[in-house]
Amino acid sequence: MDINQIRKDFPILDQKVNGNPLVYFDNAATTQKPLTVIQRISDYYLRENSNVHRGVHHLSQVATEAYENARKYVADFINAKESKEIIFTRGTTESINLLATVFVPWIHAGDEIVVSGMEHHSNMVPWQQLCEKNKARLKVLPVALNGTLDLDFLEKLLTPKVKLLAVTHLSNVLGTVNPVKEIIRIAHKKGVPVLLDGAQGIAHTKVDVQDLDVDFYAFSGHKVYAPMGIGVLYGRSAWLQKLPPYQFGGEMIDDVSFEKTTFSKLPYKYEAGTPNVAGALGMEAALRYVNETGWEDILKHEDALLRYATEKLENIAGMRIIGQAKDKAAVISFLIHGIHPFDLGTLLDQMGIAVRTGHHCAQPLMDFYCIPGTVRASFGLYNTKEEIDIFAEAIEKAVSMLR
Ligand code: 7TS
Repeated sequence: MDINQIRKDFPILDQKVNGNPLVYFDNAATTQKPLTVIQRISDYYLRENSNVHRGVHHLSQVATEAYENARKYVADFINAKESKEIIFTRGTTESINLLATVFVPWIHAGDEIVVSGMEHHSNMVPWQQLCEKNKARLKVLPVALNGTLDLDFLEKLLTPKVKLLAVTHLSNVLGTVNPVKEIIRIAHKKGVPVLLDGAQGIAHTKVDVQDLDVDFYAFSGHKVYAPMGIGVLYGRSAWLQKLPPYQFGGEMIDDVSFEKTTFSKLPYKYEAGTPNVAGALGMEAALRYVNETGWEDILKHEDALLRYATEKLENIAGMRIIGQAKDKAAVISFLIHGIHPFDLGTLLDQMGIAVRTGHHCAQPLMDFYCIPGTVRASFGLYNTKEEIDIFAEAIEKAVSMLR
């Protein structure tokens, strides 16, 4: 992988922030977009823009074909059996809320839903609200101190009352890559369907929904070099067929009268209203970009960055890395003894380094570790070891200023 060449595809990286070259280590929040993605969106609005699935005219047909080709590309990218199992949404949060909404009739008083203790609020609050509404119970698979999940405990949690297991593929705080294939096997043995929150998993693992045998997989385009405002809910077609529609309106209907409405087939049943066509095309361009760059090479590169950064950070006095799982991806959260993460993040920004500080939308996980938050560096395919050197030096400098 030629990183210098890759960095030319991301002109945003070539700028100074507070007088220093930008070091962008906030990829878990959102990734930067390569020129091919920006160009694809621009081309769409320059030459193809039209509403989809509703016109006989030329542009509408061009836009519809491009939109459906994007769906097919996404399906192939995660190895879905059929492209109708790909529902376009605004992102992970909407995908999970969609599922929590259509699950309402499936959850009865006394039923249970299981989440893990390392969930992003997006994969906890919707289930908590559904449980409150339907008088069901939310149960939590605990996290061990090293940032892993206890699978023996999972077996015990999965009683006959459990109607869904919702768990993250990859923690946005700890970097832990959960053993999701094994988790799904255990859940299915007990007849429990599984939703994986793939917001981070899509960016740092090779996702194969058929190999995982997962029932639902939610992700956002913007975590994997695609635009914001486009995401996916993958659902096994047998599930999507039996669940009710999400929103009602145009596009999702088959036949409408004042007496009765019948609904479209998959995937349109779940895509009411005008979709984000440019976003879907941008997502296809982003996934093409990572495929053409080479997924294996990207993952190897990110792993090398993670190892290098871990080694460097471990040498800093007072360092505490939160999340020590063996199977970990390009996310590293830490605290330095006696220093508030916000103060450290602010000084790093002054040195041109973009990291995220705070609870990372995982307050229960922060409570578990009894910490207010962390500083988090997260890497993407364009980051370099030289940037990690700058980062480590900047931390030392910031610490000396704050002590
Ligand atoms: N789930 C996980 C594991 C995430 O990391 C995020 C976003 C979401 C769900 C929600 O994704 P969205 O695209 O719908 O917002 N995580 C982060 C983060 O770690 N920092 O900023 C956003």
